Amino acid sequence: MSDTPILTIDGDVETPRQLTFADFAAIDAAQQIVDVSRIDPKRSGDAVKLTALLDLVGVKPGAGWITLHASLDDFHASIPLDAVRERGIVIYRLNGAPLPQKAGGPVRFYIPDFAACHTSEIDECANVKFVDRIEFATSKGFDNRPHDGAEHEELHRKQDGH
Ligand SMILES: Nc1nc2c(c(=O)[nH]1)N[C@H]1C(S)=C(S)[C@@H](COP(=O)(O)O)O[C@H]1N2
Ligand SMILES: [Mo]
Repeated sequence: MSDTPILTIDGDVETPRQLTFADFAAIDAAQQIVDVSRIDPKRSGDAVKLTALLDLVGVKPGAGWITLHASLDDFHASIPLDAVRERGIVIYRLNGAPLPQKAGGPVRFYIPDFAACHTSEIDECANVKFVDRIEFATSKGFDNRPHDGAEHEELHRKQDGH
């Protein structure tokens, strides 16, 4: 239902918000990315630029960290905001409908040009699926991405077993 909140944005912001699918769809066309397969052929759906969400809540100047929370599978990534501010996008729609869970819904964070998993702060693991909360803070937040190859393989075993 388009009037059910799908994403909470809170932390160091002027106005914490709970956004519905309709709120995403109402974001200005200049901030919408229709058909993300144009950016990455392996991805599909429509997105908004992260900057649109920053504007909606009014992120405080000192908030240098963004934490992406997925309560569904208890997966969290916290990354420096400056590294993703301009290029980060949030995928929220597929075929005109809310992004289904099997595609990473309710919303999926996506960074074009990510590095390989666990090679840097901005790696493929930071493309968090099932995001239901985005939190801003002055210091690094909770992050339980895998630290090494073995942990990462274990995560993939679990993911692929879904
Ligand atoms: N919520 C959540 N997001 C996640 C993960 C996860 O386990 N849970 N795994 C990450 C990792 S390690 C990778 S490689 C990509 C995989 O995305 P895909 O399933 O779309 O290929 O999602 C990332 N985002
Ligand atoms: Mo991964």
